Amino acid sequence: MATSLLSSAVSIHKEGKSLVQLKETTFLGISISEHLKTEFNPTIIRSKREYSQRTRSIRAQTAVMTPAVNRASHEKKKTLRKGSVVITGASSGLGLATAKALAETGKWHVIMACRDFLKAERAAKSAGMSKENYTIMHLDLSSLDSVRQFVDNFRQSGRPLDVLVNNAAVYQPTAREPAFTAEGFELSVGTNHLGHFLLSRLLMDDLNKSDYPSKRLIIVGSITGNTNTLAGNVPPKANLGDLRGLAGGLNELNSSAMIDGGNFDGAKAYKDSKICNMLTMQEFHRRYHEETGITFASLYPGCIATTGLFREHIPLFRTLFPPFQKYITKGFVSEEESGKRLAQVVSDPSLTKSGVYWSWNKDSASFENQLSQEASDVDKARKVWEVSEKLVGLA
Ligand code: NDP
Ligand code: PMR
Repeated sequence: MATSLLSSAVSIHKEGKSLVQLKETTFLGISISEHLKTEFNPTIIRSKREYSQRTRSIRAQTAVMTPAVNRASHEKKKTLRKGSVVITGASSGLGLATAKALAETGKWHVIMACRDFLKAERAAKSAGMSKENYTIMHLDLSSLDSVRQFVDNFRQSGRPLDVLVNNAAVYQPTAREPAFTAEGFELSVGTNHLGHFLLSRLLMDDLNKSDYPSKRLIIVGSITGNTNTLAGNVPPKANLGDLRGLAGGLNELNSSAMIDGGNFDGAKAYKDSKICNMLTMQEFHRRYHEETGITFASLYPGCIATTGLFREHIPLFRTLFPPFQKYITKGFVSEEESGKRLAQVVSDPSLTKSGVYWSWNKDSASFENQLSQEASDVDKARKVWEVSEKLVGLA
């Protein structure tokens, strides 16, 4: 029955370019209209082989121009020590799978930045991670004091910072009323965006000091924040509007709890937070890439329909969502596969391009994807940055 409900909802045709069409129907109370059609242009897909050929030729040109001594010391550094990567929210789902994938290579020490120490320890243990490959440090992104405390503790640990992965997130699709962070920001945007924004800004100095061959700052994005996709057109759609709610502090005192100033909607707040994540990555790129050489990247790892992200969704959704994604949209990926994808963005030498939003095709090859108009709006990115720095006390 479930399958017939789902298959009556969507039909997917492949005729050269693929066209995904929706019939008027509802999925778990959500109404989708015929006008929701996305045309998927294969020309924007660049195969991994093609991409790495291009980057190889760029690197080959650079290598010719690099003096031999520098190159030798650069190579030497590469083999000197393990990379040191901080992953927020590494106690479950994508973060845990990425921590495991990196730890298993023996080339990375993973700092699992988690709000629940015991949960993280149990998760690392049951994932089979060996103790010398990870450290757990406390971080609660829904408290800016905790973010600052984490940065102090991290510095005291004396470890270098080579890669920062902003992965943690909360999703509250069934909440009727907003919940708030310690400082009184709506919880989804406060945690997923503002907590990470402060963390990243504070840790820029540390990343900059790293002598690792490829330093990276990664912010996990998502398809559902991108309205140039079918998934991004499922209501409620992400939309930051003119940022009046964000500017007012998202606290329902001076302003709405929503970025655009509208009525509270937990699912929309999550999608809005993902737009902020993708805009922030690009703004970092524009402000710092040239000066620091740091690679800034975002990604959509695929639909990991089994993770804890959906813990607050209704039970029927949690039952139907994985088979729907597996058999109907075919967007499903396992936690293990998603972890390999994010691990590539952390460490693959062919994914050093900055300012990029990575996705993977059905053969699991990475390609540089296009963001929606709003998620790539330069002016909005600058405004989100400026308002956010006021809210977190940096301006
Ligand atoms: P999970 O719920 O499994 O993982 C989220 C992690 O974030 C958990 O470790 C959770 O900690 C942590 N977290 C939540 N709140 C806080 C906080 N206040 N402070 C510190 N850590 C916190 O979900 P996913 O693995 O699915 O999500 C990971 C990322 O992937 C998110 O950025 C999400 O937006 C993104 N994503 C997920 C997709 C999916 O289909 N699942 C698709 C596209 C993107 P705890 O274990 O203590 O709850
Ligand atoms: Mg979606 C190609 C189609 C596709 C993909 C890749 C996703 C991913 N979803 C797709 C289509 C649809 N979804 C369609 C046609 C429907 C209506 C039947 C639909 C519904 C739906 C719901 C109710 N989808 C959802 C939800 C959620 O609550 C999830 C969400 O929005 O979380 C924010 C979700 C998701 N769909 C995805 C992905 C990746 C998600 C989850 C999470 C995320 O962005 O992090």
